[in-house]
Amino acid sequence: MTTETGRMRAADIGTSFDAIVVGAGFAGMYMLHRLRGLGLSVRVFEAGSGVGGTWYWNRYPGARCDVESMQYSFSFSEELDQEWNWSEKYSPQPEILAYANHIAERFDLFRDIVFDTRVTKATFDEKAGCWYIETDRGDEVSAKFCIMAVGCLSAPNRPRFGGTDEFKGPIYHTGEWPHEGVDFTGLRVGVIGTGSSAIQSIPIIAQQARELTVFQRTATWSVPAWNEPLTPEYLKSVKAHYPELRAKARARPTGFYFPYNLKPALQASAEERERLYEEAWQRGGLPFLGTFGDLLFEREANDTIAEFARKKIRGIVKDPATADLLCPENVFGCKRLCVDTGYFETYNLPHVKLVDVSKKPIERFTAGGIVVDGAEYPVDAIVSATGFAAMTGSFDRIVITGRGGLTLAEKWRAGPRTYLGLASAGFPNLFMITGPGSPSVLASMIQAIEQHVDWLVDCIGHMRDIGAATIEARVEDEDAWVEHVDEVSKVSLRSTCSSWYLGTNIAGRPRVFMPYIGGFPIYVQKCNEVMSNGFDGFVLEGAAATNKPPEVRYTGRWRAPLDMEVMSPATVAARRVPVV
Ligand code: N01
Repeated sequence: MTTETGRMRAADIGTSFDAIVVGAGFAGMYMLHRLRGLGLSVRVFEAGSGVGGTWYWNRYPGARCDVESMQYSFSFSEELDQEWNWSEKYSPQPEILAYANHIAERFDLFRDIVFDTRVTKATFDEKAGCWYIETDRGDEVSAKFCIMAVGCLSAPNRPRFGGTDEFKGPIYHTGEWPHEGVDFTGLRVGVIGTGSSAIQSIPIIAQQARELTVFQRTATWSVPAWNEPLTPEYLKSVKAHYPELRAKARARPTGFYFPYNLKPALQASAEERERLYEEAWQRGGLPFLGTFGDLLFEREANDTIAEFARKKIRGIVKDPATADLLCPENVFGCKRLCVDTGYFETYNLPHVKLVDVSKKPIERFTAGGIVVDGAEYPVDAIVSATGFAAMTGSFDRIVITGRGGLTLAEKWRAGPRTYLGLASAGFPNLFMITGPGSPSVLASMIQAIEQHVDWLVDCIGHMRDIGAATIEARVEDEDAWVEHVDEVSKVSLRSTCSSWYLGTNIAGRPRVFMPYIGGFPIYVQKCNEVMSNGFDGFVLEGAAATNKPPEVRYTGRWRAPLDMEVMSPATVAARRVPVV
């Protein structure tokens, strides 16, 4: 069989591994590295032709990280921290992909990863106590453990617009961008969507295109990145204190470190609010939301930051009607906050137009355009920046069958059900990295990945130590966790609007707040307790009765005391759970 890269290989029939890992993004790579450390035989299947996951697929113009690079990186190896040099405050996608490849080479990961291969089925054999895995390349292999490292934002959302087949030009999705790049010079381009991917790509596309028309369903909150090159002095100063910085980050509700003011906005005078918002705006980026402690909990407090940001938009965008359209009405930071470079400024260019599709949606595509409210907007190419079937979409693409023939898709029909976002009852020995019900996308993703992998590897190590055949989440504990995730989400204003956090960016999906919003350190503490109590909430089968406490192999660095200084005022309301 020929693949995208032209590589030929015979299907693997019948090989048995200790563990199969699905996906070779940061999660899959680190899992492979750690499982090897336990001496396990591991096979990683990856749909793409290379490592990097999100950073392999999302190659749209302007793609870059919006967590500072010095923190958006692995922390498990001090040598790695010291040897790798980021060039910019927010690194561009090619550099992050180069980092992923560096990891794969440095830790000799390539030899256990099979590329160009999508896992299609995972079926649990109750008698044998193992997973059978099938792929689109004809592989049929088995493993004791199946680990889903499939990513939270990796199943593209492609809304079905009428006339799609009629359209004569190319249609690109930001999440599956052509590797050779796209040159829009001289073309009329239509961009659908105004989320993070659109916000990053629109200013660059506008530099090339003859005409750019942006179709906006919901206006977006965005804060300037003020991206800049990192000087050798800065790199040196961070590296000199990397372990402390990493430890501080782990104690933060978001899993990354930034200045955070706990004072409620409503207790500050109007002048103080204005001054602090202005200072934070000038620093830029996601920390803008940390200007006051109640911004995501009190609508009145949120109104103050929203009004400040609206004034900024009106100050940048010259045409008042366009500025009005660009000013969001919803809660500031309710959807994932965007971080931009010149996004609002782009609308001052004479060849850039904004079309409101909030009340009158896109009707259809024609051979050469997009029709809204009876008017045709001519375009030569379409960029669909329409996001992802978040959190569960990547699981839906695989038929995962557990005990009694129940599929995960059926079990999750009314919303995902997991214990700690790590496992789901009825699916023994199936693990998820940053699954729904864990902080995942509300924390710095790489920290969230590392914490999950370290915990899972200590779990698998313990199972080997005591001779356990299977581990499975107990239904009652899973139910309690699902209820807790839901209850805590209600404390935050983030649960009040339509967003991919809730699955409501796509019609027909159940409205469930999927990531755990209680804060990274509280979540980590819960995981630590579960492990210390002999994997409380899980059923371990097949082991002789033993009181052997789990050995802490890798989770030690996550066992830091909670830093109550960073807990938000909502802690009390959320049963002492910090919410950000
Ligand atoms: O996707 P999105 P994204 N007609 O879902 C619109 C991460 N990320 O790829 O808001 C018209 O945010 C939709 O409208 P609405 C980051 O976590 C990180 O941009 O649903 N419009 C929205 O405007 C981010 O949050 C970086 O009303 C339609 C847009 O398409 C997440 O990935 C960079 C539509 C989709 O926005 C997803 O971001 C990029 C329709 N039928 C992404 N359907 C970093 O910087 C959808 N839309 C690290």
